[in-house]
Amino acid sequence: MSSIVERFQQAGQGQVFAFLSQLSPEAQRTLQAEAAEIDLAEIAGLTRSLLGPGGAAAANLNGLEPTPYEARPENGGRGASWSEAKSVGESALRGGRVAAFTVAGGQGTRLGYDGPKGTFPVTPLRQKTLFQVFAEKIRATGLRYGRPIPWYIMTSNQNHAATEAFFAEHRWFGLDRGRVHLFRQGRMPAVDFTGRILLETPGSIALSPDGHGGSLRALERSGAIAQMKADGVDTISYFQVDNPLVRCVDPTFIGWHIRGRSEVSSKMVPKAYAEEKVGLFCRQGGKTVVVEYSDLPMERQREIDPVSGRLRFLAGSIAIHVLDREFVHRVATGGADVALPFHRADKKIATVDAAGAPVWPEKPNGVKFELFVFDALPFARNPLVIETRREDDFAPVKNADGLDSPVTCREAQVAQFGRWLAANGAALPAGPLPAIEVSPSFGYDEDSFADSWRQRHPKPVVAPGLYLD
Ligand code: UD2
Repeated sequence: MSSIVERFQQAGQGQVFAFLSQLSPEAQRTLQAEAAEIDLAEIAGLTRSLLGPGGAAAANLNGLEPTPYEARPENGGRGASWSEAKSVGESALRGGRVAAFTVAGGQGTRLGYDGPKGTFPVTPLRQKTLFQVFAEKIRATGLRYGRPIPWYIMTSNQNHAATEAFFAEHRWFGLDRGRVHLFRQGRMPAVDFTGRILLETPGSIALSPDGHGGSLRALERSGAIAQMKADGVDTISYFQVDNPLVRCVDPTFIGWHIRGRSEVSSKMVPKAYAEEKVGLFCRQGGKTVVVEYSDLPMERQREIDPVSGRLRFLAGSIAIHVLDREFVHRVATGGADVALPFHRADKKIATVDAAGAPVWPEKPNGVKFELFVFDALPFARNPLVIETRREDDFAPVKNADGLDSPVTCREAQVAQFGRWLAANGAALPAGPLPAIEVSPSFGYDEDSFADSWRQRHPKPVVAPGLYLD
């Protein structure tokens, strides 16, 4: 018997190989390779800590306070500091110190779209995909600052091949192929409520992506961190695949981070309403933390600050961060004192019964383990929380309809294009804006748009179908 089977049996996980003798030699090898990805000691530890008594206990909310943050100039922040941050960030971009980083390993189940989420069409006219929008923004930013920006994209086993094929089919959207780096995140096995690893089929383990927090170890393991070091990149601009409005590489935000000697900086938006489903930046025990919306009781989320009259817990996380490269290396390699905690998610997990027949549970039958990137905040030196305007940075596509859907996302893009046009003197029609689009090569933020406008004098008529390129 191979040693991996013995190791699983000794760990009480022999069920993983229950059907081994019925598999072809190739299928046996595949199953063993999957098993080899699993850290049995990690699973045993998680079973004790997250599945044992108290494992499903509510999050620790002791001493939780709202976090201080850098307010934007129009909201009382110091204009001079914002300008200084911008020039620091711009010189980092001119120096080639910054990489863009997209986490795109999620499964996108809520959207009901079959394919990597980055291949979903989002723009109002041209139906550009999320990946194309990011690629064009990254390319345009590199051109503006005279240094191409490397782009790292984390995929998962489920979508890696399809993502790579998509980029190849679109010739890497005009980017230098050698500067676009795709790598897979790690996987974790699902377990039943007693910690036994579940099979998805007789020949495969129920494995799923290890959460966006897995990006830190995946950056290290894939060689991305070493490559950045060799290339002189020390600052990583992190964003999610579902948000086409994001400024992929924002000089001012990057400048705040560098000038504050921060190891992780995060963008916040004031929550639009108490029930909004975003994580909240808070302080706890002298550290900055993010508390997931589902963990903070609604009556606390509704508390009003008596001085400002606004929500007391106001600082919503939109999952945009700047990470220091050496910090990522330290967390990814640093052992227990900087280990991100796993979170437990009870799920319906397709599995097999004792005879190997498929089982589709109707209620949660097991647990998935996930890491969250914002759990790195308490380990970071001088974490900064920087305010941004929602309309400049955040319009995610998460649901097929309703909030955060393709429709709301298109509206936010059109509104942004309209604001840029109006700010440069274009006459907007009365009433709702028609479907218009600005290519990132014309403008991907206020400054780049205004520069193109000055240089090219476009004088457009703002009517349905207007496309500025
Ligand atoms: C996330 C945040 C929420 C808020 C919101 C903003 C968590 C737990 N919640 O909610 O507080 O900031 O975003 O949009 O983070 N991903 C991977 N690998 C994985 C899992 C996810 O790459 O294993 C990527 C995924 O492709 C996407 C991003 O992480 O780009 C967010 O994933 P999500 O859709 O699970 O997060 P969501 O919307 O619940």
